[in-house]
Amino acid sequence: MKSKIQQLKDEALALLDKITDRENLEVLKTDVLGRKGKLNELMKEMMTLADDERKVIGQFANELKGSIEHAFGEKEQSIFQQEELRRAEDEWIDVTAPGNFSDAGHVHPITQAIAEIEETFKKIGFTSVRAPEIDWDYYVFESLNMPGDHPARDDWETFFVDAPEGEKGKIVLTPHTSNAQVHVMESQKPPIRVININRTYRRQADIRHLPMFHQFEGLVIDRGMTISNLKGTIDYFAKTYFGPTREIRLRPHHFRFTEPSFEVDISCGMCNGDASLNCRLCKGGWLEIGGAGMVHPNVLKAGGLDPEEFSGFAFGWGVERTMMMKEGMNIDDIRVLYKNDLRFVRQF
Ligand code: FA5
Repeated sequence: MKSKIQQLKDEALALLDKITDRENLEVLKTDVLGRKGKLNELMKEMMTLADDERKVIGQFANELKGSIEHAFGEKEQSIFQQEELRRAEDEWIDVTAPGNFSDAGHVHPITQAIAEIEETFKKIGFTSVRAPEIDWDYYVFESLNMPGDHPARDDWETFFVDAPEGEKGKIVLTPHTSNAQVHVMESQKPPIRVININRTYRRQADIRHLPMFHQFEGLVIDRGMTISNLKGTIDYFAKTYFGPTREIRLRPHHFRFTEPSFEVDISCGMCNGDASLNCRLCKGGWLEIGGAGMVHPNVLKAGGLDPEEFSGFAFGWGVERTMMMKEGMNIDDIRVLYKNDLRFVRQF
């Protein structure tokens, strides 16, 4: 019996010696030390021995059991350490290596232009306002000295909303940002110095026209405002936004809501305003940038202001066209701005 137990121990330790992983260790452990394992089988056999003999053999068997368990414990510990070392090797990371940054993208070039335009006017004391983008006919046309059926309204090629008329007329998708003028006069008292940048809509689409575009509208009202103030403001904007060498000029024009009215041109950045160079971008050294003028007395009255006391000026330009006039832009079709082509957008 003693030699059987000794043999079991020797065999178990020999097998244990060869084991290198947890799974096989568990199998051997169950086989030797488990409830139905070999050692327990021997223990059961011991029950048939005489009392004296069983006492001696029992003690021997218990000692061996202890040393087998101890050997298994040590093996378990060594396998655990090996596994830890392997994992440390496999999962090693260099915490000092530079990380992988995902491409965060950037705002659309038109959003950048809007921020830049807003910032430029802020520097000379303009505050931003946001007139409605969908508005009543009254603010878009009527209060701007364009009574119903006036032919000047046709210039704005407006989208009308198919909805019942209200007290202030039809609902329209604003075709220009000039609707801000009377809204602002109704909510603020002079001195007024605001900029309204918003989406605008017209029934137009070709290489120079978008059905949805942005305009920025400046409005200044105070006592004693003159064309010099208008010109100085526009000149400041041109030099700050486009560069210090750019010049502006005012050409007489007609808008119903300003008197006198102007079309504003900026000297071309490509030929530096030199008409003799026959520049392919401009024709004659100048690029048209937008409309401007002194606020019409009827518009001041619509806004509740006395034209004898107050005067002011306004200007309204397209953000897309203005941005396209920046040096080096080379955008020959305005529609590319909204094509969602990342190859284009990523250049900005
Ligand atoms: C107006 O909209 C006047 N409200 C401007 C104004 C404001 C005059 C204040 C006087 C005082 P106009 O229709 O010319 O004017 O448009 C102004 C600018 O908007 C144009 O010069 C152009 O830059 C831009 N624009 C007009 N239509 C489109 C379009 N379909 N797509 C892109 N830009 C456009």
